[in-house]
Amino acid sequence: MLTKEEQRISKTISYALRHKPEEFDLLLDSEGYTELSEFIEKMNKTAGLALTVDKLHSLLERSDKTRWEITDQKIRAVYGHSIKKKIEKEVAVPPEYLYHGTPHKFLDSILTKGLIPKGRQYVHLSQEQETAVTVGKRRDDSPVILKVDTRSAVNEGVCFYQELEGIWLSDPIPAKYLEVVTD
Ligand code: HQG
Repeated sequence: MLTKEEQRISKTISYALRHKPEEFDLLLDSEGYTELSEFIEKMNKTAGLALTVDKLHSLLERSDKTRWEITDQKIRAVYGHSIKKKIEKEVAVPPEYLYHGTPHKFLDSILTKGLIPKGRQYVHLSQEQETAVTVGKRRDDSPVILKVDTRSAVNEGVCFYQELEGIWLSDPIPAKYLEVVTD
């Protein structure tokens, strides 16, 4: 859920991207994308907003409506206001650290964009490092194991939900709370 002020900001963003890019000095490519850092700079200047990359991600994560999306350091409008229908889970306090096993080929992307649910509703995490290894081994013989600093993530508003014994679900986790386990 967004506050009234945040909703206003989100709507200003989609208005700029959908209808009036020129009014905000934005240049969109053929797919409707514009470069994220340039977008932030222009919006702050022309619309008097105080956007940052983190603030945009936070708006996206907490919004019920998808008005715009961020991919590969670019941003564009989303049409049709698809409303995310999530399986509602109860927020719980996770252990201090949780683990996620993933193939090497995803690591660069994860360390840039953070952990995202991709096709699922939530990010999947394990309480035990060993379980994360098993999950990662579905796709890579020697997977990368990421350790999630859940305290810091919770402090920034990331929600965690307890699934079955030892398995946790969460909202997207920014890369700054992830650490590659090396041992
Ligand atoms: C990766 C099984 C690029 C993520 C198991 C994972 C598990 C990113 C893959 C459960 C990314 C998604 C879940 C980013 C995350 N860039 N790749 N920014 N963020 N990824 O299968 O966690 O099949 O949807 O690391 O027991 O592997 O349901 O999730 O490799 O608990 O029975 O994107 O699935 O159970 O893959 O596995 P998945 P997962 P079930």
